[in-house]
Order: sequence, then C-alpha cells, then structure tokens
Amino acid sequence: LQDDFPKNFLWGASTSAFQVEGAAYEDGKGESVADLRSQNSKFLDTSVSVDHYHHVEEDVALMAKLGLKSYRFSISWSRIFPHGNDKEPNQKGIAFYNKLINLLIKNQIEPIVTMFHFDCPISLVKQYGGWANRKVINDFYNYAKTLFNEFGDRVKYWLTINEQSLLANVPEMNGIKDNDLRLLREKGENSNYNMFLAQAKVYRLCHDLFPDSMIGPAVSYMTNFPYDHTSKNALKSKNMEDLISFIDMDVALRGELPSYYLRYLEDSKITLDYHEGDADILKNGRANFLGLNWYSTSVFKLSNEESPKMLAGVISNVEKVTDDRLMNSEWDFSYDPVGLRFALQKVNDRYPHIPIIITECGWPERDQLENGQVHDPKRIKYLNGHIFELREAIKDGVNVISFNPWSFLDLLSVNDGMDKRYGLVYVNRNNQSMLDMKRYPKDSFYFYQKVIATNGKN
Ligand code: BGP
Repeated sequence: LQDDFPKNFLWGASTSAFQVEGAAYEDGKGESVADLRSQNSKFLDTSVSVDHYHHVEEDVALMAKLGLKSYRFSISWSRIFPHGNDKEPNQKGIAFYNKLINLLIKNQIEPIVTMFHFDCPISLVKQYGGWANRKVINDFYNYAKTLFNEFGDRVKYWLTINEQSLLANVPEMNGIKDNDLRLLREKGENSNYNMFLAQAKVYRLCHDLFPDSMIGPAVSYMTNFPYDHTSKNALKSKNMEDLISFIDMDVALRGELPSYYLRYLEDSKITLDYHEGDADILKNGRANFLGLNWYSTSVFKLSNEESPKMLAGVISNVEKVTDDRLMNSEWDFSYDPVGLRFALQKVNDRYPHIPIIITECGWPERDQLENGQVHDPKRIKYLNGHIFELREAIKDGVNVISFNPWSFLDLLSVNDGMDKRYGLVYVNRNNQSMLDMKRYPKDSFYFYQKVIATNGKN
C-alpha cells in the first residue's frame, strides 16, 4: 500500500471556459447557453468573465509560479464550432487552445481537458433542441474527433462532460425548456441518455486513436448521509446518491443503464428514445478513469414538504439538515473533509483500483483585497483538511492520481458571479465593475505552493 502521495502525483487547479475566458463574441466564437444565461443576469457577463482569453500568458506564468503539475480547463465547443456542427472548425478557436496547451507543456504542466462544461452551442438548441435530440450524439462525436485530431498528440487526460446529472436534472442548464414539468423531465432524461451514448462513442474513439490516453466523465459527487439511522432515511439517502452521482460513474465504467435508474424512469413514467444497437454502444465505450467534483457532505431526512424545484425528480420529499457543529459557508455548504475520505472509499469499493482525478474541490468566500493582499484562512483550512484526508484515502488504497482544487483564479460563479470567489488567485473585478482585472495571489496560493513543493507534506 502507498503510504504517501505518489512521486508523480499531479497537483493541479481547475477552471472552465465560460467562467474564465471572456471574449464570448470574439474571434468567431458562436453563442452558447452560458452566454445566453449571462444576458439575463447582471452577474454573469461572459463577454468579459475574468478575461483569461487576453491574459493567458500571465495566467500560465502564475500557474508555473504556483508550481502546478496539472491544469484542468475546458474547451468551449462554440469556439471550435460556432454553430456546434459547422463543416469546418474555427481556426482562431483552435489557435487559442493550441497557445494555452503549448504554454502549459512548456511549463511542464499536464493539461486535463474537459470537452463540455455547461456551454452548449445555442445554435444546436435552435436547430433541433440540443441535447434532448439524438442528433446531438453525432455532433458531439465530431466535435470530440476534432479535439483529438488537433490536440490529442499533446493532451493525455480528457474529461467528456462536466456534471452530467446536474444537466439532466436541471435541463434549463442545457437550454432545454418546457412549461409542462413532466415533459421537461422527460426531455431532461432523454438528454441524459443522449449524453451517455455520445460519451460512450467518444470513449471508444479515444481508446482506438490514443490507447495510452485517459478519458472519463467529470462527475458531481454529492456525498450525503441520512439524518438518523432509520432504514427509511438511509434508503432515501442511498437512492439519491445513486441517482445523482453513481449513475454517471456506473454507466461510464460498467457500460449499461443501472437497474435503479430504469426503476426510477418507470416510476416517473418517463420514456427514453431507445434505438436498436444502443446497448452495444454503451457496452463498447467505457471510461478508464473517473473525474470527481467533490465539495462537501449533506445530511437529509424525509419530509412531507413539497419538493424543491431544483432536481425535483430525484431530490423529492427530503429536507436538508445543517450541522451547526461544522464550519459552514455562506452558501449552504459545510467543511467536512473526512467526508472526502469516506466518499473515495465508497468509489473504490464499487470500482476497485479505478484511477481517480479530483477535478474540483474548493471553498467559496467574499474575499477582500487589502493592500495588494488577500487573507483567506478558511480556504487554507479547507485545503489543508482535504489534502490530509486525501493522503489518508491514498493510504487506504484508493488510486487518486491528481487533485485539482476549484478554482485556479477567481471566476464567475454559476449563479453568483464574482460575489462568490473560490480562486487561489484574486482577480480585481467585482459584479458592479470590471476594474483593472489585475491578478493577486491570495494567502492560499502561497499555502498551496508549499504543499506542491513538498509533495503534500506542507
Ligand atoms: C460545479 C461546477 C463549476 C463551479 C462549481 C461551484 O458544479 O462544475 O462550474 O461553478 O460547481 O459552483 P458555483 O459556481 O455555483 O458556486
């Protein structure tokens, strides 16, 4: 058994395209669902974000200063194919990612590339309904093929879809709408099925083209516990975890729809658009590692209250209970690092020895810039606790190969813009104004720099 972090452990950090790049309407990029959402929110200006598109050299220099061994970022589909399925890719988009990837490699930083992170090209929604229509399977496959052709010689680690279960349960995140809630859920589950099929085809293609590459999903792993030891609460908690988190892992690694999911569809009277040959597609294309986005644990108990709108289908008739003994963030979010070790053990029990990359893990704050410095002790505590438990999980025998906290630099939070910051690097802009966009390493940056330099001893 490993008793410390492996020598070649990839200490990284994470971001996604629309949350950092800006330049949403520059150099031929097409509009995405994320850009459209941004127009309806005063907080989410993706035309600027934190302007990584124009700060890429400076940002990679900061990554090198931090000592990163890996950097997880996403490619914007509509920067490569402005309409999602154009005949030819947008060369300026390819040039931007070539520049980024080459800069990373020059600095010995391993690129970990997400193909799709909440930013469906809006044109695909207009053309045929986006992910809810099976036509998307081919379009995603062609997009992925282009990424392999353009960048596959230098990128070894690929993540297909970020947080698929969130997209399935909140179909609006993929631009899918319907006033009828049941129909909306049916579209959401069909988009889920299309995402499974599209990814399976892409896993297969990747193994055929680059047998040494690693490819897998970036799963939202929401670890939850029952409020008490009653079997009813424990069963509900397990069912939710299966339907929200393990479903994405089960399909990617086992190559079939799990029986608990079929039961859920039947109970919800939801029909999927099955075609002959689908089962073979799922069976023949499997991931060879897991990306896990892990933040916190939650405690649930059954309630008779109405379901919350969010994830109404899967999370129904439950109440979230906050544990006041834990450090809780302003955003309904607790500090519970032992939960990470517990969660990793569970994954390893289910799929022994599967390589795991922690693709997100982080602490949100309203950080303040004071005389060029940002003091973020809670984020340091969060990172320290999670790195400690990660080491314990590795000692337990869990095959974690990389840790990429969210986020490398401050970026647009999905719902709160710049109010809710996760970065190791502060970016001088806020929700009201773009200010000068200057970058300032926070205290947590220097903490993490030591962690990396000592391979986790800190
Ligand atoms: C994950 C997403 C990220 C990121 C993070 C924090 O779900 O993959 O894109 O945003 O959560 O969430 P939020 O921005 O809502 O605080």
